[in-house]
Amino acid sequence: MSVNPVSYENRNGIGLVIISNPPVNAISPEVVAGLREALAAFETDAQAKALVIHCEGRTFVAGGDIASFESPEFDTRPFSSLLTRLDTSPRLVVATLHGTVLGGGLELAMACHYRLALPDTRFGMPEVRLGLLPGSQGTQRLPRLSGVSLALSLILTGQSVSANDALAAGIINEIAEGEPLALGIAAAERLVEAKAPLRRSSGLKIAIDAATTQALAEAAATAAKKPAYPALGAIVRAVEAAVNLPFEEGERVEAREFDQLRLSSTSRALRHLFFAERAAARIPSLKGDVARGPNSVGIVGAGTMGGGIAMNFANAGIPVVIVETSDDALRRGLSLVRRNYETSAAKGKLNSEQVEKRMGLLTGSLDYASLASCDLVIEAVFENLQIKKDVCARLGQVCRTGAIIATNTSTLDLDVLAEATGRPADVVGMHFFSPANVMRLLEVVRGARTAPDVLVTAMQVARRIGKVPVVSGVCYGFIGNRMLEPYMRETEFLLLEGAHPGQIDSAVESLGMAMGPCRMSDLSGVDIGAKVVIGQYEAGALPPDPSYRVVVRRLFELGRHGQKTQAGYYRYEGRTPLPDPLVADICADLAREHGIARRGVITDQEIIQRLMYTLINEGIQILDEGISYRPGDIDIVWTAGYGFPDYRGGPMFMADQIGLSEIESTLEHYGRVRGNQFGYWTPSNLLKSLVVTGQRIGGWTR
Ligand code: 3H9
Repeated sequence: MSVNPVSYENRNGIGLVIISNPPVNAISPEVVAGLREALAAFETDAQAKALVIHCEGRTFVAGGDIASFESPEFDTRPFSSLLTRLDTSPRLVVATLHGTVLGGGLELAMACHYRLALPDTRFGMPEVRLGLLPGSQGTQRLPRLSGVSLALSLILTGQSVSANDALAAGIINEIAEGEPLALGIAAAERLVEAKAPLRRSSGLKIAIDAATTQALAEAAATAAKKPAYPALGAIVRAVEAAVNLPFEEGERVEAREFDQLRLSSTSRALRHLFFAERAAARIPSLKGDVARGPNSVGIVGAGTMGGGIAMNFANAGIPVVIVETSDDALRRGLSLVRRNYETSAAKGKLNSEQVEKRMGLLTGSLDYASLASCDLVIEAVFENLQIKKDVCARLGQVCRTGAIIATNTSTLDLDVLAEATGRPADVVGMHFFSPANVMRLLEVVRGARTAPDVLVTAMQVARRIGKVPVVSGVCYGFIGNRMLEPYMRETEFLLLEGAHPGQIDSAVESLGMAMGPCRMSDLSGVDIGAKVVIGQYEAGALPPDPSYRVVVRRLFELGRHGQKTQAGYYRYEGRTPLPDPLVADICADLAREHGIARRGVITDQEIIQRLMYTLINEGIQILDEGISYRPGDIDIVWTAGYGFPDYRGGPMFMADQIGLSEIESTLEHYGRVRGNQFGYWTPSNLLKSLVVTGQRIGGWTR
């Protein structure tokens, strides 16, 4: 039996509408229906002097129910018309606010005549992050309350503001401490008693001055530069309508824009990522396992990676002990961290007190014994099996019973490292991405013997330090780097066949990738990529193909290590990549050595298909093998860690947009044209079976 999420009662002459729709009181169709009934009850309740709207639980309404946007029948108008009824009510309506008052929640609050909030309440219009604009009068009310400039900035960025800022901007009327419902009732009684005039946001005038015109022009110019995000232009048009048209006409402009955006592929992709990110935090096989803490962290290695990892914890207020092998290395590492913080301070992101506080949380040491009391120790030493095994063995001895040992390896076998500690149940992989203090993605690697509570702890720690965690099973390269492998392989074959680095990069950048593979390699270091390939070669893990990844190996031999040596796939002037004829010569020589035919024309379509379809195929294979729990996890890895365009929803989401049978037949086509001696073009079994059954990868579950 479904319970009405909205109730109405008259308490001592004040009407109360109470919304209870956990977890975040989102405006679902049921809440709209409940509100309609509750409002009708208030409208016919002659004994009620005023109305108070309150939400139970941890927050006021945090927005429209995003899941309901998928329904073909979804319409913002029923909710908007309730807001109009609140706004035009002849009796006072008070919203009493706490938690996160976002999107449809702020729209509901703004339709009330008076808004009071607890001091730690936050306010925002995050619709743009879902490829939308506020669809229930938000673009019309916010500029009337806060002015056009602030409204545009909040709606275009999706950022939230504090209660103090909201009060100063005129978005709310009062900040009060106490229990929200009691505060709301008291405010309503006080205002009725004082016969305070009703202040309707729909009736407020917007100042049309030079600042307004300039804010709109600047916003329109910014929106025009980002055509992949159509919500930006729509927001500007709706706010322009608020400025130039009567409220009801502006509202119609907004509703039209919302309808179009909701059905756009961009918004669908961003909504998919919203839920995928939250789903990624769930571990299917665990049942109520509780996290182990942790309150103190140790890191072995103060290199760029170790220092970046340490910053994450210091930023979250968690003390860190960093162990190095020499005074010099320790000093270098800590001063790099300080430099990073000071750069943030110079940009106004931190004040000097915050810099000192964070640095104060970092303690350097040359002695592993300093790690003995840490709850979590992460090794971030050089990526070499023997070195990492030795470090893990020492950690197994010095770490206290119950402490978690994490390795930041990106390519080595986690299970081998776990065994080296002598306590594999305590071991988990925490694969940070460089720069570790900036990149949102964290691959949490579950070893064969990782204890459930260790996994839960790693996931919780990740969220505590602001990362987006995704669980990966053990395989070479985990989820992200394993899928990168065919992408880089095809990049190199295309270079050997006659494509130029610039052509390959711009083809995938036109798809929206933040950076093409050649520029990315030059930035991360050709030497790093080459050493991984050489390591695999030595381990006998490469395909028996002498032409496999020969370009990166040759560039490395020639000392072309990328941006840091001012030469790699490109030559550099400062940080600017320039085409280098030497690279074309190197590739032509290698093609000759390996009997690879050079071709006159290689189209952008071929580049995109060869890089992306093989990457997608590998992703589907990873799902089939159980390395990744769900397709959405793969999408999060690529959008949060590899510069994949969020408006395409990630490689698995994109695969469904392209069509799985199209991907399968294209792979088979290249298998015929290029030859498939090494299995590069073989569609994964799961891909084949999904094509046969006509299923989408997005809906696939194990
Ligand atoms: C909108 O309002 C359009 C309007 O203009 C017009 C129409 C009215 N819908 O993030 P968490 C779920 S567009 C459905 O882990 P936190 C979430 O999936 C909307 N579900 O918690 C998760 O479920 P599960 C504008 C939602 O404390 C659970 O709640 N508003 C929604 O870290 C907990 O979420 C937004 O875009 C929703 N709107 O953060 C706000 N919100 O446990 C989006 C949350 O099953 N939400 N859920 O995985 C947020 O930013 C954060 O969730 C919030 C809480 C800050 C509220």
